[in-house]
Amino acid sequence: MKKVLLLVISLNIVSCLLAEDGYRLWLRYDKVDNTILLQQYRSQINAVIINGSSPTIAVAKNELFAGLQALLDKKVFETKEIKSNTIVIQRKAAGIIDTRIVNYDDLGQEGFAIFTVKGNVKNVIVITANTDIGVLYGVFQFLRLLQTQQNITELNISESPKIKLRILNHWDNLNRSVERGYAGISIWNWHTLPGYIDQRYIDYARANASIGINGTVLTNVNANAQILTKTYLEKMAALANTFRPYGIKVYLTARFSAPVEIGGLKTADPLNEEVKDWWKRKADTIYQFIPDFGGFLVKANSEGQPGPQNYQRTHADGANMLADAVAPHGGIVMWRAFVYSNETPTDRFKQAYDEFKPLDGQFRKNVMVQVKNGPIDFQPREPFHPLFGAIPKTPIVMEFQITMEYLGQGTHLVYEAPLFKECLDADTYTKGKGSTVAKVVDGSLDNNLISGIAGVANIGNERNWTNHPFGQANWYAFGRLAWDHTLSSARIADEWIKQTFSNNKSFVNEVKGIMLASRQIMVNYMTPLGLHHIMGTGHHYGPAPWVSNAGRADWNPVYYHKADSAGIGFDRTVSGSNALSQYSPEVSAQWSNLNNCAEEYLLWFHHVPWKYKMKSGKTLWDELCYKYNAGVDSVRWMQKTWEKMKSLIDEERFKQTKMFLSIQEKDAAWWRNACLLYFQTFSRRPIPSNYEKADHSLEYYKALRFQFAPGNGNSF
Ligand code: GCW
Repeated sequence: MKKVLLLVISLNIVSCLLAEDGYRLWLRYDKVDNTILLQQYRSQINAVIINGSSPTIAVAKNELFAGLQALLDKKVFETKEIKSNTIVIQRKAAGIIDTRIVNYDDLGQEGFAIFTVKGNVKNVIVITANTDIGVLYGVFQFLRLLQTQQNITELNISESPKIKLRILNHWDNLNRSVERGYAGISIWNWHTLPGYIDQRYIDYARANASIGINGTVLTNVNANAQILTKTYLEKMAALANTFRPYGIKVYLTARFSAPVEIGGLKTADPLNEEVKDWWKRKADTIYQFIPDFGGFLVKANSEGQPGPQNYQRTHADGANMLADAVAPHGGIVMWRAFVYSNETPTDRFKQAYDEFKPLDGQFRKNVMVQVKNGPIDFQPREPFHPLFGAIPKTPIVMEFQITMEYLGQGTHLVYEAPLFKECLDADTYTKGKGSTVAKVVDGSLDNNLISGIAGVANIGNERNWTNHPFGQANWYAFGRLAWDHTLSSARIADEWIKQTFSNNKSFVNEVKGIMLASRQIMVNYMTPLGLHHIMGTGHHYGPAPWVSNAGRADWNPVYYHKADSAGIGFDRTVSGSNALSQYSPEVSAQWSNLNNCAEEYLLWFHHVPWKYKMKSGKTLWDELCYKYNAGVDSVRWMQKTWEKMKSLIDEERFKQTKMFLSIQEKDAAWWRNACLLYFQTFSRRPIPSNYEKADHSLEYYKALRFQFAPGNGNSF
């Protein structure tokens, strides 16, 4: 009896330990479940030769052994001799295999090659690079091949990243709240740092290195000067030490008024000698703590943050002063272009361009301007930001938002790769046809020496990191696209699903179908036809197109949709704000004519009559009704498809996703009902009777309040 009980208890413990809680992300390394392939892999891989002993090679070795042994479910030996069925890790000219067939010049500082050696030994695979970090990236790529069940018989892979700085931006505060964070509190436990290194920090570094992310801004752009004090620098240094073997540099946000707040100076004027000197000394101190510190990210004169304009100086004055402080140490400054002023009557769409275009050429070489993908603010769909291509002398860091502030937050399934790709693939025409945003960002269009891309992280201390199991896909997709923006959304989804869930063909295909459709589905039930920024005030959760009393005009939904009895939409043509003039003539021509403007951008650029005839033959009003309803129907389709997956994956993540999809379905219907009832007060047209009726009145939706919605301000 006792024995049975013990057995039951221990089985329970085992199943608890094996529970798919999502912590392992896409690095699960579960035993290959295809028996034929497993046999093949097992016979092809017996031993590993490791050349090198740096901390980076040490982590590459650990990862490789852990990965291989788990995936193949067998012991893999370390050896020194070349025999058949061996994997060899070696840097250029540092090992025992002749790697002259590799073109190391093409690999650069971070690329790698993986190839099968030809000759009398069988199945010898070499993972090689110019640098140790290149080797680590190669190891992760090799493990990805096994996890996605690829043939490894004749390998000949050579890769290098297209963009140099691939960075996560954490909007994490010192009290561990996360601005726009929907996955718990910050993973940085400032209280127990520097003494306690949570295993999560190491797993964070592994996950990032596996997708090529090489930098992290630890703190919120709405910055706190305290992070620059020694107490915090010690903590930052502990994180930097943990991340270093994984090739990840640490960056911090700099509060522009820090010289006053923590330095005791009377001013933070960037042209003041004392101020310049303060920042130089501060930079020297930071580099004592973190010798390879990446540099500063700055939000200045934006949404109440201090900046050079407080002293009648320009953004260039401010950025250059900080750039001079970090330059002797090889640091950079990423200066955000997300600026707009309530006092300026100009369309908010235009303000960043107006501010930064004239400054092109005035920045130091180590300054990059960080630009959000669209001109307003991470909306479900935005046209690309007009600054891309417009400041050729200034390298631009692309800023995407991985966390889904305006996309249903932590509860909706929205795969963002198609959103990222839509922007990267857009043609700016600034140097003729083919001048894509991607080419601006990777520096190839204007021959920039540095290039960068940043993603506002969706990571928190939830056990599965991102709250929604599919949030992990967006972290993954950001990293993969930062590495290679030519990868397709489908390919990235395919890789992610196989590593995260299963290689089962029908699971992969069905779930990929859901993921690829999910972004457009979300656009349909939230902001179809080019509507934007009609979310609830402050927390941005749910619909509130009626709001007209926000703190400032350009925070009000009514500012953006401009619905009236004549029609709906923001006229940004010559007859309106003329924001279109900020684009190349070819781009502006695409959108300026109401009759041939792509309908997905229609209300971004035109105030359109309710009775306007759309391509479908429907009136604008009927089309709007159709889109909102299609959005809701498609979420129901996602639910049905997911239901069919039940037997193909673990119960935990099946259930979590199912529950989230049901929240998403309710939210989608709420969006549709609230928006259509509200817009109907202007259109005065009926909602076609074949559609589902709203379950509440407009007054009901207007009265909903979400006082404690997460991610809003400094509150938990
Ligand atoms: O999207 C808006 C957010 C703010 C954010 C700001 C920014 C960090 O609502 O929470 O502040 O953009 O990007 O600076």
